[in-house]
Amino acid sequence: MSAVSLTSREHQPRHDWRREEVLALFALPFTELLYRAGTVHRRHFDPAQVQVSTLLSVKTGGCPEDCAYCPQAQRYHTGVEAQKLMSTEAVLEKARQAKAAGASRFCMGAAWRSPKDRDIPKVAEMIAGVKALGLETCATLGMLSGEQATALKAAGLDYYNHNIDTAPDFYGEIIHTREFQDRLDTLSHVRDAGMKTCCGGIVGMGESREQRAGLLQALATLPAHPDSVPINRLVEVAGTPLGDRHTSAELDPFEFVRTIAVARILMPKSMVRLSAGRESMSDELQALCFAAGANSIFYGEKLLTTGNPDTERDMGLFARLGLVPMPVEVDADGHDHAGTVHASISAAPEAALA
Ligand code: SAM
Ligand code: DTB
Ligand code: SF4
Repeated sequence: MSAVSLTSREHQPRHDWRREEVLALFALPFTELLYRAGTVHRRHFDPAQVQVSTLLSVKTGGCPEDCAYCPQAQRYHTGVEAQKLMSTEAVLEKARQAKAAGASRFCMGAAWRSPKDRDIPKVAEMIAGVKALGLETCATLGMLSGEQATALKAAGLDYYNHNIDTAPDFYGEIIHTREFQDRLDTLSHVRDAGMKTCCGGIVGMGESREQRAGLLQALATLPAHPDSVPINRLVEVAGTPLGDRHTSAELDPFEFVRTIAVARILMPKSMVRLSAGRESMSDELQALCFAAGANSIFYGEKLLTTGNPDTERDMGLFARLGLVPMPVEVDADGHDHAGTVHASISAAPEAALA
């Protein structure tokens, strides 16, 4: 493939990307890469629309895993206190607030290696309650067995978030308590249960460009492209191994934008989510990410344990850039939620432009 010409092969999603092809995209002149990503983006999406998700940590901290980036790992001293699973009513109250604030998808996160079977009915109750509010449901609970995935799907879970996090050849430097293959196994259980997958990774962990290309190649060569692809920029949290590095390894912002653009080209029909790390990004950097094909964000002042831009800033950014929240798709059962959400995000433009 020529790195600088738009080929007809790019019109259909491919699942056979080779590492050197991905690297050739990374190496394009910046404006050419953005042009190509923007062209692919417009083939499948309205570039003015951004999907809006809100996150809630339903079970915080105390995790037995050793992910070197994570403030919720029990073994690091990050100031995050371990908490029990929230009550369903408390979760539903947060979901109502998220809906009123304009989110269309509500993602529940738990700091588990994997849920215990006895946790599943409690989480299933939360999922059913959130779904009944007319929100799309997403959960990220760690590794799942096939039976657990089936039970969550039956409760009304639309999406399961399970990131591969980094390239297979860098994984062992970041996480030692599970294998890359464990992640692939869970993703396969999620797909087999009929749920949509949300799967991405983190950049800025000291990986090379080759390894960033490896992360995107691994995502784009899964048996099905993930429906959502969160691209997280590392949030450096003191107390974690990556937060306490002595050498500053901050990723060049243009390299971050390149990562978004290549994700868009490789997975043309997926929602590419500009995920963790937005709080410390300028509005201009975020605008470049949207121009590169990002079309989803987390909205609301907190991610799981770390900060996210406040909603006024995001409303203002949407208005200044002419972005609007993406309407919710029609459910498999034919129920269309469009128009029932987003009120407060779309009400903002005049105020933000003043
Ligand atoms: N425990 C479950 C798991 O690991 O799959 C679910 C929750 S875990 C916190 C979800 C994702 O958050 C991780 O896969 C990682 O991509 C992201 N994440 C965690 N800490 C982060 C950080 N400091 N910066 C950026 N992303 C982070
Ligand atoms: C994802 O890829 N990013 C979100 C969500 N999926 C669960 C989590 C980001 C977490 C950032 C660190 C924190 O807030 O604890
Ligand atoms: Fe645990 Fe998930 Fe954090 Fe890893 S990323 S330590 S599995 S909560």
